[in-house]
Amino acid sequence: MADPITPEALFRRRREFLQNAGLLAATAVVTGGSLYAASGGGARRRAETFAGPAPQAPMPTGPDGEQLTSLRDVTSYNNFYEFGLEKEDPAALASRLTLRPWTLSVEGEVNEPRTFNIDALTKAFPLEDRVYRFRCVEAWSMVIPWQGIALRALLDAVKPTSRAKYVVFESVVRPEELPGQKAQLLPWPYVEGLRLDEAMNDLTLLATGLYGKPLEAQNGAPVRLVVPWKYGFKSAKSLVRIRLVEEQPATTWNVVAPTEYGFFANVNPSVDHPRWSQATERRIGEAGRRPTLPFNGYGDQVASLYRGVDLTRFF
Ligand SMILES: Nc1nc2c(c(=O)[nH]1)N[C@H]1C(S)=C(S)[C@@H](COP(=O)(O)O)O[C@H]1N2
Ligand SMILES: [Mo]
Repeated sequence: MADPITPEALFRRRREFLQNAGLLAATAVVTGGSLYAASGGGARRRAETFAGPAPQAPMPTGPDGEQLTSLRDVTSYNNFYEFGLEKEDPAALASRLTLRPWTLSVEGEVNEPRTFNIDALTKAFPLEDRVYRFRCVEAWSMVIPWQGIALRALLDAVKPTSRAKYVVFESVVRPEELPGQKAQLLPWPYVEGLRLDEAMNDLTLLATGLYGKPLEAQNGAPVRLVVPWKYGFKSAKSLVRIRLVEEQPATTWNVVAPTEYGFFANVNPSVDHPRWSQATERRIGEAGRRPTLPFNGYGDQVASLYRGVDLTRFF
């Protein structure tokens, strides 16, 4: 059966085109994943892509050849409490959030604070493709092809002072547009934080798109954090402010339930949530369960950040 012309199908074909043209090799190396390289690259797949739809073409794959989660699942099964508590609420109510104009300020312990118009941000820094596993603390997971800028590029540009030790991420506050804020489901704004070295890690992304399209509001448009070795709640959505600070910041879920959600929130199959096991996960779109990997499978790139840290105590 031919692909329907959906953004997902177009994305897939664009990837195939780039692969066939040999243009994705650099991406595969930069991301450290076997993502597109693992699928065999362009060598095996030929220009038949252009003769028409390529029904047998495999989806671009995630780390270790894992299938991408469908665009439909990625955009309709969401956590975004500003819109409500149910997984369907963000997609259903997304159109209420006004996405332009939008600015993102970067301030605090920096020598050159800046406020970016969102459209200027994506022109000021190289746009990167990153396919990452995404693991929610609720023990479900996805594999998502993001586009965005390396957070490190942005932080380097504002020149952190020597006092900067942590980075704080603040989501938008607009109770008139966000029913979960009006209902005070959580203390707002939604705030998350990283240690500066975590923020500077090559994996850490400020995502502005997925599947080759600008983010939709339910996924945190126009810009959200993605930290693939940490539980999903660290990936704060619809950011308006990034602040560099000296002390570890108070972060939303850690304040609401400190025994359940630690500041680090590294994916760790051997530290259970008080109310459920973290040993396995349900990959959305798959039957059965998968084992959860330490650091969500990114230990090679990030385990060294926690040398000497008791990850059971600092969960
Ligand atoms: N501002 C804000 N950011 C947020 C959340 C939220 O409720 N508000 N939920 C978090 C949680 S728990 C998860 S699992 C991810 C979900 O991202 P996704 O819906 O794009 O998969 O967003 C995170 N970022
Ligand atoms: Mo989550």
